[in-house]
Amino acid sequence: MKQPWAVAHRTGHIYLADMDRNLALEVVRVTEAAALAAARYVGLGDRDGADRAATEAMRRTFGYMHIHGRVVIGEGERDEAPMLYIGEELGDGTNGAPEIDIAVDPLEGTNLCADGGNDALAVVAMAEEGHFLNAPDTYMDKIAVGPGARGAINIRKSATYNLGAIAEAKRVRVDDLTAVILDRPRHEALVAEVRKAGVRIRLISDGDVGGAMATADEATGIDVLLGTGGAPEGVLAAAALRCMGGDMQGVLKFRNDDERARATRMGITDHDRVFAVDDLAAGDVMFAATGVTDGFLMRGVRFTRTGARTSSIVMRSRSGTVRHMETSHHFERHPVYDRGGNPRRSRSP
Ligand code: VTB
Repeated sequence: MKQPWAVAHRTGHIYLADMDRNLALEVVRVTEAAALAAARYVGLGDRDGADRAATEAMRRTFGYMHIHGRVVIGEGERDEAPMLYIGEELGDGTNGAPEIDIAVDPLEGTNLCADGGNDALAVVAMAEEGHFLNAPDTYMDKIAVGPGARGAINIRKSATYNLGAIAEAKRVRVDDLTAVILDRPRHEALVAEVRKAGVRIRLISDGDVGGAMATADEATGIDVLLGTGGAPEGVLAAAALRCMGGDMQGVLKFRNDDERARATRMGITDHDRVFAVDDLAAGDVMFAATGVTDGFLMRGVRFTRTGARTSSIVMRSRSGTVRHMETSHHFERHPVYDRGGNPRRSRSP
């Protein structure tokens, strides 16, 4: 069979699989810009302002990238989101630019940012065209683990079963495990079951992308993410876990017929399907995230006398390389954006 990129060469397009450079190393500028913009709002109680600032900064910096990108996971449908809506084209799009599908969450955890809570992130994932699940904005039941428990999980089975299987795969005792669960009334029974199994819990108020990623880094002490969160966030988490060698499964959860109809429109026919990690994010995947506030894997933005410092993670599935990037931003040489989105240079020190 003819490879898509062989065809693409004739039409002037390059696909991700044919590229030898790591685009994520460029896209980290985009997550840094979004995180820097959102960080101006930490703790101010203005979730909409924070989200808008992150989205605008992300949208603007994408414009400098040499890609022909299309948003598949974004801020919403075109009629409800002015920027980074599903279907929006991103990048300079010039001839020869690679065709890329993009999943974004300019500010994962808007409440976390507004309240100054932990693990607000700016996130971007990229894949070849058609390789991300076009997830409707519904809920998804999720289980996510790191490399040590890959292949051990089964979302059709109980939490108790899965915790046992994870402990066995990791060769630890069940009561050595720690789970991350979103603090929601809907998780009352789940939390009770996990506690009964003797597993410790980190309840988080928001941010299950960060929670899922935490399972794949031993230093966090987190072994598993359990429970129901947003489906688009599930795709972003899957992209990260593909790069980190982790595992994940998800099942869509609908609240009403309208949401079911939306899923059908987006091409999902089997509404009860278990999506494996590579059904959610297939093929070569690249991922970048920057911390807005301190989190499991990254520190938040720290403003300094001359600019700011950011912590990011940059990775791709093909090589499995995970880069932790600490960046010093110098506002006197490079303009930053204030709360209103206006370019401004910091006072000279
Ligand atoms: C999670 C979490 C997000 O939505 O996906 C959650 O990761 C699920 O929705 O940060 P509910 O808040 O309705 O429970 C967020 O909290 C917000 O997008």
